[in-house]
Amino acid sequence: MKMTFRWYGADSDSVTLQQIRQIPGMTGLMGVLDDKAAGEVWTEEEIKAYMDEVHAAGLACEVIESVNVHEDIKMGLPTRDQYIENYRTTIRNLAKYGVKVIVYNFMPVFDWLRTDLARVIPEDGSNSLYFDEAELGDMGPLEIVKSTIENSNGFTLPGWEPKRLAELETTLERYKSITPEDLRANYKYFLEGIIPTCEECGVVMACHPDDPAWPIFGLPRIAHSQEDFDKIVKLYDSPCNTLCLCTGSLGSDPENDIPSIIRHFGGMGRIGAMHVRNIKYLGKHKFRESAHLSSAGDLDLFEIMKAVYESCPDTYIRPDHGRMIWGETGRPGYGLYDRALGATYLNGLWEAIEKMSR
Ligand code: CS2
Ligand code: MN
Repeated sequence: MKMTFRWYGADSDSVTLQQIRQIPGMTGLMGVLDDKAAGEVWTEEEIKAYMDEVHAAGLACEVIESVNVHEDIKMGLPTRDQYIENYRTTIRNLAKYGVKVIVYNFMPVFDWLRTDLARVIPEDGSNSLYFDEAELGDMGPLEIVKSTIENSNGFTLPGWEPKRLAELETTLERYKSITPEDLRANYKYFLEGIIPTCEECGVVMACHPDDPAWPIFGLPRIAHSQEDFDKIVKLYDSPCNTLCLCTGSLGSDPENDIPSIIRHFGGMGRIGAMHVRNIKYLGKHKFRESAHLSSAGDLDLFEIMKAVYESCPDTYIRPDHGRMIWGETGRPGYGLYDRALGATYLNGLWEAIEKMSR
């Protein structure tokens, strides 16, 4: 297992590389060129500059999260071919600089969705990302996007980049006629375009699940259960077509048995990366993100790490979101302290599992 940390780059992260380097057991990043719009080529020059900076800080960067998929690819528009070509170029360029895994998602329009980015946890006064379908009330997609942007402390949020949101209304309209089957067909077309390139240059694609793990605003969503991912891995049968198993995203639906899903796909060699975090269920389609510790939420992190150890021990892991604690402010979900605590806890579980398995 390689413990990593998400980092958005010196201009768009409140956390520094040196701070990340000082977290015990931290080996590298899940890095990103944060200012690249979906569909744009990541040039060698830009990648080199980013990698040089990361390596100089004593960290590796073998995982990129995310190279976003252009909406035209998901909608199956004729313009998709150019965007797929660009994606291929980006894969090749990243491979030249040591990238082994690319995390992405195939969610229409939105990346993750929450109704509150800083819900205070009454017991201890910390705050975390929160979702309550009832709170959406009459809010439509445009309103939720607006409130998300307004409450993100001046940071753009992953998948919520202003450029991508400019055409929101048109896009939402177009999706009305796209069924889950259509979306899957478009997904297949995308994978057929890029996976051969991945195979050539040794890069693994890792699809992140829908978050939360159910359809929202009537949009087609095809990646939130074991059954969904069984279909996805079959869309293109290759060891380069894998999932980024996010325990908190899949775990937002209590029906998803996370350790068993890890064993299922880990055993098939189809887990390219993992996000590990905990969830506290508060009712139907209502949850908040809790501290990583098992007893703080409803997922059993020991069982999760054990399943990783037994089925995909070499994978990359990052503590996914964290709470805001100790007065920290920053990009919602992406402060330093709680994610660092999370990494340390996960490393502790790992050490115990490893030593007890000898
Ligand atoms: C991440 C996602 O912050 C998050 O919740 O897990 O933004 C993730 O990077 C994407 O869905 C993968 O493309
Ligand atoms: Mn995640």
